[in-house]
Amino acid sequence: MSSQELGTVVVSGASSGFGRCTTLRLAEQGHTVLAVARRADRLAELVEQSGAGQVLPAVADVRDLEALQNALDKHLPHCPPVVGLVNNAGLSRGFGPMHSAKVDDWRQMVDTNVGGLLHTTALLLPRLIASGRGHIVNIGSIAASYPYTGGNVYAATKAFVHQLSLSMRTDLEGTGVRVSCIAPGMARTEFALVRYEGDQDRADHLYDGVSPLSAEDIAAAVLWCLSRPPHVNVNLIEIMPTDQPFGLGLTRRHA
Ligand code: NDP
Ligand code: 8X3
Repeated sequence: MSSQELGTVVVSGASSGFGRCTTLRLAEQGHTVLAVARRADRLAELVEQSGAGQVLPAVADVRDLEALQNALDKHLPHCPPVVGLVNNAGLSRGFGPMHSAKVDDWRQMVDTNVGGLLHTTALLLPRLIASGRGHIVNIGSIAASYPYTGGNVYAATKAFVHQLSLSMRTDLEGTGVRVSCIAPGMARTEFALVRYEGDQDRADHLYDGVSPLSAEDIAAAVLWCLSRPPHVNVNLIEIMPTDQPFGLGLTRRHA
């Protein structure tokens, strides 16, 4: 999908981090971006910065299929064909070994990272197929492949995303719809703040002496996947900070 082939791209988790940055870059290129998230005030700010295209707010919790459908249906009849879906909404809640974790945190991660992704996909696949040039980009994680203590259920939800991306490819054979998966390592967004349940100090200290990825790094990877010519399907991109050789094993620099 190049900027010459403008259409509608749905981005979930658009209110922060990777999703926000991806939304802004796509709108700059002239696409119509349907921005999905729960925080209406954040989406309203994005609408103000639409660039050459436009950002349309779809305020919904991806875990709630009916609410999601209503939020999308408000805009979709008036939008250009849906040519992209960036399944990015997700989170990690809590960060301890399984024996000290909360079942509610597990439920929220499974319902969002797995259930939410399935909801957006189910609602948009018919339109992606109908456009004849649809492309799904799923945001996985290096946690799917490199285990670290405390990653457990979060990592497993991301392994689901990786495997489903490959399965989507086979199911969508012949439709022209492409599927890519991007697996980032540690990136500075609101992710750590959510993982550490609002503990800003702990979230900030995660980056002591390391240079994490930025939201721009991941948005650039999403846009690169989307802009390959139609005969090229990027299956998987794994991106880590130079300072993160695997999992959460970090090479910390001390003065
Ligand atoms: P942020 O916390 O900055 O952004 C997460 C986004 O997901 C927010 O826009 C949030 O919006 C949205 N979201 C969360 N739950 C829901 C929900 N139930 N319904 C709708 N939207 C929801 O984190 P990142 O940008 O870092 O994370 C984006 C994706 O990247 C996630 O899937 C994450 O697992 C993955 N990832 C992150 C890495 C990192 O180190 N940062 C590394 C690897 C992968 P709102 O709260 O307004 O609903
Ligand atoms: C999160 C990746 O390495 O920060 O998806 O745990 S990491």
